[in-house]
Amino acid sequence: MTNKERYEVAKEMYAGLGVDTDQALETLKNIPISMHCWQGDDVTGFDHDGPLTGGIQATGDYPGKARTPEELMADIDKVLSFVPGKHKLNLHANYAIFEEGEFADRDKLEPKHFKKWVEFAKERGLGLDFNPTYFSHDKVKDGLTLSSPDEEIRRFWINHGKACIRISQYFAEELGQPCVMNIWIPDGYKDIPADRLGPRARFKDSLDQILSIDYDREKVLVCLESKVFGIGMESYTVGSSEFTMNYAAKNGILSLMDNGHYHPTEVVSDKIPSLLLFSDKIALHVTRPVRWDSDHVVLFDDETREIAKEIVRNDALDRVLLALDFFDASINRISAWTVGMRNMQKALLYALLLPNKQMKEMQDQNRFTELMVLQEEIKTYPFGAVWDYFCESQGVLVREEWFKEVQKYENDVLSLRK
Ligand code: RNT
Ligand code: ZN
Repeated sequence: MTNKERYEVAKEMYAGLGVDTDQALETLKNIPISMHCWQGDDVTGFDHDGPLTGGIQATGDYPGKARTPEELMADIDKVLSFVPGKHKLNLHANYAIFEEGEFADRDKLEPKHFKKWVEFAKERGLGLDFNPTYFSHDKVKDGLTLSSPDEEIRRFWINHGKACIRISQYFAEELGQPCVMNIWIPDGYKDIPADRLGPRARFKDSLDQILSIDYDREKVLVCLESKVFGIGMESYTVGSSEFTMNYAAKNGILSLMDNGHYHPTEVVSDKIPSLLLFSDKIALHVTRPVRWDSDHVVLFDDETREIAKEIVRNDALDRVLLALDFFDASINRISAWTVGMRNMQKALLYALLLPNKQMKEMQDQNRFTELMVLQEEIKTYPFGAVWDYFCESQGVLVREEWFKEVQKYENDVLSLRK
């Protein structure tokens, strides 16, 4: 049977549940996912030689990591050739590209340092998102940036935030679509703090100063990402969930939830609908925590599907801005990226293929037996046939076929990077 024939059979089965698979695929192909550039080089970037710091860690030493902008761009192209649909690329400030002999510190970054990325995005019809980089830098003093009691340090990082808003606006203007700019700071303490309020008050003031610059709020969607702990910041983080949500709500910016940033039994899927009732838009970093914020590759697992369900069945595809955030250095990086991107799409498709309206009715009518039966039976519907057909019709390799290409690329290109 061809993929198309398998699809036709699946289509009929889903139609029996009242689900329109053609419509689902039409919707799916227009959902942009912001692909993080940092899976390609273990979050190193091009503006420093030091290690990755800030309570985050990439573990593993799989050969072939990108060492230059050209290599990273080539790798991103490879990944995108395996991913159906049109997406965005998510850059970090430490991925600035300098001319020979040129350097600008983080507080002095300008749009011109990202011109090559804009050209890259334009040529491929990609949107760009952005992140100030508040880590891996010698001005992260005692683990603190925007909450530092050292005014000079704090000033440096405030200026970095302002510079990044200007760069984000440049991206939006050049590419004709909004740029999501996410602020995450590592600031926190290893042990029980003597003052929990002071650092948060300074962080609040720093954010106020950053946002005080004149920028177009339609073009730059500033987000604030919370975190419950970091390595070396186990007891306290300045940018806690309550801090970021309240700050975002009061100041008209977006909350960003990373599903690796909560206590292990807390789930982001459950937080999405609450936030949707109070905010026009929210943003996500989809990742996979394994016991801690370990940034493992996104799988087609229960929580990824639950997240997708909350977005789809609440009709919030244009209100939840999706980005991925993981960095696994222990396996082929092209493969890690591809698996994560495709899995996010699979989860969205899975959610789009549910008879959501009927299931809500069952809940409201107290028909929980029926609901469970349906939910469980749907799990073995021919989802794979719909996904395969989507890949084929979008011109990307079906099932594990793409991996052969990755192996070839590893042989021909990655293995030569020493
Ligand atoms: C860190 C945050 C943050 C980073 C990226 C690189 O825990 O999740 O989003 O992973 O900015
Ligand atoms: Zn994140």
